[in-house]
Amino acid sequence: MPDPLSTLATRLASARHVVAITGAGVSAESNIPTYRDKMEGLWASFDFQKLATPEAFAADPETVSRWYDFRRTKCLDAQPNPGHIALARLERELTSRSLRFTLLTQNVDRLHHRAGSTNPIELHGNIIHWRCTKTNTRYPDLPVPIPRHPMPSPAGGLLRPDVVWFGETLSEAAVLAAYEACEHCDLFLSIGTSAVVYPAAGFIQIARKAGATTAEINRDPTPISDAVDFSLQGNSGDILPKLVEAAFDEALRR
Ligand code: BJW
Repeated sequence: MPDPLSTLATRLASARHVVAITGAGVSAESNIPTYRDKMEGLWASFDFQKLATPEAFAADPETVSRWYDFRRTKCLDAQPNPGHIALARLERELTSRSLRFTLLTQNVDRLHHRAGSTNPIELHGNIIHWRCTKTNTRYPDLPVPIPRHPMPSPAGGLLRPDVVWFGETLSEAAVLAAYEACEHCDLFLSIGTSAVVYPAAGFIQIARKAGATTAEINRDPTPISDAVDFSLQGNSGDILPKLVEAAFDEALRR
């Protein structure tokens, strides 16, 4: 009886359009804390669901700005792990065979870019670039750390991270691209996400409706674990390299 990883690798080897959606678990092995684990150190008494809101920034821009700058520095210091690198390899293997690969990420850390993924769709923006609250002008090259909290913008507003907070809408272009990919994929991978934050948590339903095989790779069970065709429990940094290697060993034997 083949193990689930080998069976999923066989499906991956014959897929024509793969969509992968990643969450914070993929960066956990790069030492970036996930959202629903307890915060560390100075920030242990804060609740991220309250800090990651426009209301929190309006009420206390200094605290929110400091928290995001602390996390920005951590992301810039981090390195991509074998899970990020395996997803970049998956993109290269598929696109070199004229097949499609779409990477949707909820992560704001830019580690997929740094691992070599060419066009990750950043559903929740990124924490590295900040933007003006008045004009939306983006500032990609701010110093590390940012020297003032909150940081005034030249237009008389404040700088805020270019992320999507609770209650804010995602970029329309990102959501449309995600819908289009999910409607046309034949294999959907949900990796290192608790699958509770919408609209991202709903994309798997669109893929399933389109007839795609669905799989989850996660350290822990989630609300979608019983509904997917394949549920591989473990660290994405261990499983993804094995999966991609097995798929392309298989593809090369054909
Ligand atoms: C490992 C591992 C290892 C660990 N290997 N695995 C429909 C129903 C209900 C509510 C809503 C709805 N539609 C919209 C809403 C409201 C809201 C929402 O979804 N709320 C839910 C909490 C219920 N959504 C929104 O507000 C969104 N906006 C929107 O929809 O606009 C229109 C609208 C507005 C208002 C009402 C209705 C419609 C915006 C969502 C923005 C999310 N932003 C954040 C913060 C980004 C900035 C920042 O970084 O601070 O994005 S929240 C946070 O959660 C972050 C993440 O991207 C997101 C998802 O978290 P993720 O990645 O899944 O991380 P974790 O920590 O939850 O899970 C990690 C997983 O990894 C775990 O399962 C671990 O086990 C696993 N793991 N190590 C593999 N090594």
